Amino acid sequence: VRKPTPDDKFSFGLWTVGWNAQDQFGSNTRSWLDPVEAVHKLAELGAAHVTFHDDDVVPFGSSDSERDKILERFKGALAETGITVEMVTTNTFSHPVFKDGAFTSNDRRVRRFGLRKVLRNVDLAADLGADTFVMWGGREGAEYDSAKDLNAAHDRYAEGIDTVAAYIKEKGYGLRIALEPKPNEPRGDILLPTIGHAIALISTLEHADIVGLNPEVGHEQMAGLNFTTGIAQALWQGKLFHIDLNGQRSIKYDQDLVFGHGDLFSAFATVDLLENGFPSGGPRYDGPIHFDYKPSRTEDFQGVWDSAAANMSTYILLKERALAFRADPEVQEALEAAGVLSLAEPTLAEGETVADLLNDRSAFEDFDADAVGERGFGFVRLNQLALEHALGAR
Ligand code: 3MF
Ligand code: MG
Ligand code: MG
Ligand code: MG
Repeated sequence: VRKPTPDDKFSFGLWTVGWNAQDQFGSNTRSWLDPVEAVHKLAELGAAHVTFHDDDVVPFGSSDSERDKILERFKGALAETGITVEMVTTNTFSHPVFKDGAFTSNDRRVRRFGLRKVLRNVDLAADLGADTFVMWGGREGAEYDSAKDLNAAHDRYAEGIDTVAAYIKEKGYGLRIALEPKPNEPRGDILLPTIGHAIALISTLEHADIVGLNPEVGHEQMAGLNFTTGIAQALWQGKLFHIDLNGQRSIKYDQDLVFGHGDLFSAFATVDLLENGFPSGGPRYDGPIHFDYKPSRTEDFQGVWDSAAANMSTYILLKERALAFRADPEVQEALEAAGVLSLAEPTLAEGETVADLLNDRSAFEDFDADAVGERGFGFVRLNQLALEHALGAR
């Protein structure tokens, strides 16, 4: 596999390689990783960017002067390596104060504190030249249906997002907000559980123009959904602002495996969409290729760096195969035969009215549904071609 370069636009959350592997049932198996070391190591491996939560770099509760000192040192590592910060996010889920959420906590004091914490890091994101500000509302939810006024909760969620968006505009920052949906964990049920739910809420916002999504592979798969279909809709709606790539094996706890170590064939389809776009054209994703995974608890630091490299290798391999898939004349022919390319043709002809359609006897009265119903689409042959390309057999 070729080595990644900054042109690949690979990006890593500092909380990924920095995870000390403490879980629900056991203590940490790795020690604290200095973010400065992480930046150097990721640069060596060929990444272009890092992303982080405020608390990944500056411990919660640090004084202003401590914060400045830590950030100064961190910026030094960025300058030395050429790594840039493309996205910043805020941790509104770890501290006990956020146990019932931040923007949607039943306690108004917590909502105001949460907003202040977010706004403070919007300033930092702008200062570091990030393009995207991600908001994952991991604690915005409940375990019990009686615990929340869900009408008010959606009001407060929208109020919080609009307040942050208005602040970004007022300050003239070149930032866009990306919401990250997740169905559950750590809350029993989380608000904005899927891509579709989040898009629907965004459509109600005053500042919807600068609010989009940061969908994560595993999160959609935890809801039993097809990730590629989800990001396709986000793209279609102009809302795919950022992405969290990783691996997940079916509906269970959030595994955060290396990209491709979950549903590999689905990962192939995702890379195919990201790199080749839609078969007949349409909106394209051109943001960073961002990984949000966790080096498994079984790994030592060698395993941490091996797994970071594995995400990038998998992506590069799938990209090569996805390009070959689309370039294969046999695939082009199979796409044609399957009608994939004719779906781009509008159902009504240009200028045709509903009245015209109603008057078109060939569309209904004279239409032989039984005969047309006999058509085979050849999707299985097409899928097998995809699989053979994914496996490198063609
Ligand atoms: C949790 C996540 C989060 C978000 C992050 C914002 C800790 O399942 O995926 O990672 O990605 O908070 O980017
Ligand atoms: Mg996640
Ligand atoms: Mg995950
Ligand atoms: Mg994520």
